[in-house]
Amino acid sequence: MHRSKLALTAFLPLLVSPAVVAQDDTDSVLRVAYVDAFPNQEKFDRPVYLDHHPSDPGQYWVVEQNGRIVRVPSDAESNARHLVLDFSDRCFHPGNGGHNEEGLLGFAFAPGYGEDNRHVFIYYSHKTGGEGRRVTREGVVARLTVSDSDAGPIIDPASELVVMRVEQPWGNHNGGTIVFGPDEMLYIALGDGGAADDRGGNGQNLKTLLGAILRVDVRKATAAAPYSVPADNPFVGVEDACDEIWAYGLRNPWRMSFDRENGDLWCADVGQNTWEEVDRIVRGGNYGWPITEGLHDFPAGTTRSADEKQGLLDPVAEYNHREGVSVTGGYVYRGTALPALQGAYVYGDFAFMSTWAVHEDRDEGEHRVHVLGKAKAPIASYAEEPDGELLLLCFDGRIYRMVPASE
Ligand SMILES: [Ca+2]
Repeated sequence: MHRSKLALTAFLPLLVSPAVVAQDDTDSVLRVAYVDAFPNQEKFDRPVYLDHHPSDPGQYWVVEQNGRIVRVPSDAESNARHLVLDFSDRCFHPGNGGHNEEGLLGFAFAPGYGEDNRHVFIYYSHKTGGEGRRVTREGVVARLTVSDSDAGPIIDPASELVVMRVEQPWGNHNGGTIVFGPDEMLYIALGDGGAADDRGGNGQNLKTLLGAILRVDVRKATAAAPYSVPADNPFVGVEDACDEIWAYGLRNPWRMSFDRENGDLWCADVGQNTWEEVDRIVRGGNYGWPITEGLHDFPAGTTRSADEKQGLLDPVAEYNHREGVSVTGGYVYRGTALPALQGAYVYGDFAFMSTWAVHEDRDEGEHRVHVLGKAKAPIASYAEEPDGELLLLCFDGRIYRMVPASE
């Protein structure tokens, strides 16, 4: 079960922020159920993201890892489905030889999306070379333009404007979430480049974009100048540091989201050997990888010095690999069906299918974790509905809604 404050204080006297602990030992169990939100839909193909636009709340756009975006009515009775984008040829994904963690991973409507601005953004894995030439993997952030057809909105892949290419040394740890903040800036989560033990030395290296959350301005994107760096980014003007970086020290941030009520940025960072963690991301924050994993020195059995850990930020929650091995980040709950979860950050484990929510206690550090129970299939992602209720996108091809359990 989750570590108590007492135990952490006893075993980790060198914590930089001793008041902040992972979670309180008074875990509460909340009974929730996961019900199929679209029982009449055919299975989705590795659904990894779902979004809607406020101007069209009755339609959900579902991102499939193998390179497609489909649009389905939010109406549970419907079986209608419309193909918006087929990017499967351009994208390197599990269906055409890519790594299990590669593919079409991120999607976001542009700020101000509407009749006069039909732009959306995607993150996808790409491969160049091969056939005798060296293969290079890269993560690509691109802008696409939506147009209309009789059947609904469609995206011509030819409308692509590449915003950013980042070389990915290995197929795993891509990150791949892209999300616009309330400030209309685009936040991009990137993993450490892959392999194990941060072999590339990227987590703590501010000269690489890997292992970091980036913040860029794409509102005036052109082919010649696809993005600019906001002047108030934390490392602007700092020598040997990329201006794009907003926060760093991350291993494989798998899903981040903004709290729709207060604009806080939350991120789940997948661990390697022992600990999975949930972080609240602040400007310029260093989240420790690979010096720490969760609240613990990394690798296990080593003792990191106070100097090494100077300034590292602790996670808000963590769990041990006895309870799960690959965290999937969700959302701060702002719905009404589960009042006890109001303001708590909801997350789960891809492999063990366990789910939790954490109420952060920003004053005392007595964060309170709620055990929510098991999902029905591996949780690839969460999504937030217009009314704040949460969906789970699962690798049985189904999308579930989190609801109160009936007695
Ligand atoms: Ca960390």
